[in-house]
Amino acid sequence: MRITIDQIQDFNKSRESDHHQHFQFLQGQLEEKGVDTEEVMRRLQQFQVAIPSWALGAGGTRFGRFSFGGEPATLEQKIEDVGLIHALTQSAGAISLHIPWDIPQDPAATKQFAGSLGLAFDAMNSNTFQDQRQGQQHEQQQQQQSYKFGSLCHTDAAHRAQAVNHNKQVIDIGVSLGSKSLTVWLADGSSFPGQLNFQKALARTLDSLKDIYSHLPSDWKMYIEYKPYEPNFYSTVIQDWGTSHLLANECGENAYCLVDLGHHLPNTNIEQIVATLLWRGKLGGFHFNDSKYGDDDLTVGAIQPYQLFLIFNELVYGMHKSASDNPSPAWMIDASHNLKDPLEDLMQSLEAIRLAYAQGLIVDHHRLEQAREENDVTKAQEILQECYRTDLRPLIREARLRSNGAIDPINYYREASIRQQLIKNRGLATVATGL
Ligand SMILES: [Mn+2]
Repeated sequence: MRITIDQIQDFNKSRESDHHQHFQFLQGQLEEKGVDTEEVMRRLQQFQVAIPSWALGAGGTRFGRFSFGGEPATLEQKIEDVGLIHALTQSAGAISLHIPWDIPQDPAATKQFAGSLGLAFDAMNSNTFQDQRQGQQHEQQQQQQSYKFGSLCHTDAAHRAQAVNHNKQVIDIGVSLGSKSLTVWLADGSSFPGQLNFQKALARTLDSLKDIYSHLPSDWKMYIEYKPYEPNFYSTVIQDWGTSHLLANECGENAYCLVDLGHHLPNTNIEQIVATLLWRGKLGGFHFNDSKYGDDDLTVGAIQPYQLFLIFNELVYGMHKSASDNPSPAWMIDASHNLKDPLEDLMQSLEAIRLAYAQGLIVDHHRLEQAREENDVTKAQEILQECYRTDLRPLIREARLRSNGAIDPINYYREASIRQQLIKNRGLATVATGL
């Protein structure tokens, strides 16, 4: 199914007059403070976040999975779902595929279909963290070796070669879809002291990554994701941004670090990591989610919206205000749920991301810098919190309206009974491939 611009405009009509009132009031307030609201909205309209193909079905935990009716059973249906989200929000113009869960049978047709919905293919994701069951395997990817004891770090050369070749195949599939980047996340590590030689494991991982890197087309980027623990609970080979940075530097200029918000130990100052990587021009990818305890993969902004704002404050400074030559990072939502309708959940995440971005965009960096130079700690805090506490939702709605999106995407989704239609078309018992 598709949502047309006419349908969205019909929906918007009854809400437009209220919206304009709220927007004009906010715009007046912001302009008084010297904010260029047109510029903020232009940036918001340009800001697109990729939806991963595995976030469209109900997520599971190790205790079980509760299916959601109408889940996409095929890659085409997953793309269709992202198309729905993008039509309503105008901020999800890309999809990020996971191989081998989403191998396109006819890449040209897949690319064309996505393009017809306004979607591009963002970073490709490889998977060497689980063994593929018989029958799930793509013919090109017959898996001989088990990843039980690691992949790129494995002690055995044949295991490493299999994992390296898988990543190279993922690059090839990505090329056929017009993607320009590969994200490597490894579960490699150890669960017990003594299990792994840390130095050798890291050295083997570096060699494997260099091998994968050598297969990258020159206009591609490789993102190296880090995570401190889970599924291994004693050590992870790429445990933190420093290790990721070291590996990226060794691989070459097209290798970058990837920050996943959930991949930090509690209370880590993520905004400072973001600032450091931007300063070095090495922030390549960014995965949004939220967490209370660990890698909870909760809806973006559900737990720590102020932290998200502080992160965006650094992102805005690094991307638009400083001399950093960091390329624009690849943005992706990396969250998955057991409880909510996945499409509603993704729309909530997109809204939280845009809100934090907008809050970051209205920070007066000149005043903030002045307060810092004068060591006026109180004023620096006031400047940031003033931005965070300004309700910018009318501005976000206005930007969306100008892009032909819905003023209120979640209510459109509910009023148009989209989930019910998906269930009608696809059935109650479909299960999306993935975790
Ligand atoms: Mn991630």
